[in-house]
Amino acid sequence: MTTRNAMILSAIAVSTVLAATSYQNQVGFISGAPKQIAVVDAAGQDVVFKDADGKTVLTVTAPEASMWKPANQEASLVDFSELTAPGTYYAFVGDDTIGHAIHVADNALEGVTKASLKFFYFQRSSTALEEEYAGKYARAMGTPDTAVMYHASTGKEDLTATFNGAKGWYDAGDYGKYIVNSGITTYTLLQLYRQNKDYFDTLNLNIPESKNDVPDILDEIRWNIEWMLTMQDDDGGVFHKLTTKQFAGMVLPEKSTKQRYAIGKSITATRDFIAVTALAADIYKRFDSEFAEKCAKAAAKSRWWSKQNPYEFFSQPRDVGTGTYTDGSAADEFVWASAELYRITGNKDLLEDLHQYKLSKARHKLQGWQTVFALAAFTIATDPVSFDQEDVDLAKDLIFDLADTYIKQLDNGYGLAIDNGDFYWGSNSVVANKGMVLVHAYILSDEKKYLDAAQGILDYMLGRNPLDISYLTGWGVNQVMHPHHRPSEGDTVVAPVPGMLVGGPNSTADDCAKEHIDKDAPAKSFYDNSCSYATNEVAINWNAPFAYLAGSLQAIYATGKKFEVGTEKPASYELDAIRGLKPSVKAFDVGDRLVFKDNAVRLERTLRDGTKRYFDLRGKTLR
Ligand code: 9MR
Repeated sequence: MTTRNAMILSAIAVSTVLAATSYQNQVGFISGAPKQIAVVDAAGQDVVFKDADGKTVLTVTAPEASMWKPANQEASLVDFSELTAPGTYYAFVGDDTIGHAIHVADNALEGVTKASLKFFYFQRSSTALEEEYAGKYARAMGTPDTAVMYHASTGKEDLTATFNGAKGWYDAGDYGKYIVNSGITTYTLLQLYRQNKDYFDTLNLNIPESKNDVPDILDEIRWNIEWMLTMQDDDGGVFHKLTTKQFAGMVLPEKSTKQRYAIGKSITATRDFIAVTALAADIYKRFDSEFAEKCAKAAAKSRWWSKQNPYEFFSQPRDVGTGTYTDGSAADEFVWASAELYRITGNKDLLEDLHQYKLSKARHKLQGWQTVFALAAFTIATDPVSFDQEDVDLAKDLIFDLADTYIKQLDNGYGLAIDNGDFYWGSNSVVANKGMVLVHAYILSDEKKYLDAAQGILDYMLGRNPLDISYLTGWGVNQVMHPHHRPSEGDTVVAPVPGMLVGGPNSTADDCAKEHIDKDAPAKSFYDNSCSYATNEVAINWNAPFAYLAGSLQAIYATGKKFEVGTEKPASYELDAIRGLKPSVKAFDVGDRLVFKDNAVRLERTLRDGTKRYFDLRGKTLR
């Protein structure tokens, strides 16, 4: 090789040295919390942290890079937790900044905590959003839901009747209201409050109720519980959902004027309803004992129906196309409902119910709208005053089994307890829910490693990901701009409603995001386009665990303390006093016949409009 050629080659080599890139939380780090960024192409080099004046405050040598499979990328995890002084900083490798500004503040997560909770106000059905609270996202009243009809699938006889199903939150990018999804969402937010009362008692969300004496977070949650209560039928069964027959177009609520129906009545909805109203009966007692009592009674009444209709699963009627939230097993909902109702009554029958399905290894599953064993575990493990040691131990086993699995996943260049298996529909809620498990493991053990792993997951959602994107609308440097969200599409404001966590990467998305699927890097399988409901929709059950995670971290660091297990005694109700009358069992109707369906003998009843209803024979109330 000539000297000249060698010089050219080395010049090319120098110019192809890749600039280091940092993937990081784009919103902010709490001063006392761990701080990590994932840096690509920097192994062995110094990462220099400078303040806004250009003064070096910390130098960290980037460790050896290692693979994070979901990104299919090698990265060095750079820990700069030593940087605790509030301020704005920049990370450098050589002369170049390698990422975004790094914000350190004592209340760094307060903004996202509030925004992710304020999202629920923006999702309110049956009300106008006033400018005072909604700013440029103010909108007219839509979907009043004061005259909701019964779909034949509810089993109601008079299909011309209507009922008042007002209030509640829209589920997601659509305007449906679904009890099952409301269940886990409302529970998650109630737990956020229960475990961090000091912090949330005074947190102002600027909602219409902000001036009353009740914490804003509880006022917001009550908006949804009041709707849930309207979904309870006279016999105690709970309607599955309240929606139009088909999804509305991408318009504002006021333009979604098609008739709305209560659709189906299901065992999963009913049991989720019991769990939420029982927990509400405890939490709201301090603020409004009448409302709390109403919730307790509703829970007890639904229990009768639940006992008598254990196999009444929802199946989507043929003329309906809205979300299904169907589920073939209601054992987890049974455990959860029994635990919550036992907790506020101490009733032995409920304890027997609870013991029907022990929280054994096979039931150690991450929570989601379909699988709620973990929700029972959170309640039981954090309340050794109400539950026996054996139940508490089983609940703790579930939590630590999951949490320790996540801790084992941490050993990667991004430092994240997230793996390839997490990237399905709503992956951001999958990881946020893992965060909720980890926070519980921390609360129960005081071991910081769990809280730190939860912090990593929060960082992931706010930008420590291979797309360098913040999945929370309105927050971060590279923001999601086109979520699948009717109010954001239907209005004239360019930016979407803020504080919404979009579903996130989905390696099996079967919509317009299909071409953006990266089989080798599931964490990149995302498309910021409103056509992609499978990666870019928003949903209440996704925002709730985000709010739980951000809110718990902020509250724990701000108050310097975590929930003290065993110090509270829940509100107590006498089950016999609240359960009311047992619904009477009515005889067969003329025309009923026995048929074989879904591997079992069922009672088939033809309703007046010709649709057929099927009843289980085991303990089913026959009408
Ligand atoms: O979150 C739900 C996800 O787990 C399911 O895979 C998906 C398809 O059934 O539905 C999601 O829920 C949607 C619901 O059915 C209707 N409202 C929007 C929800 C979020 O996409």
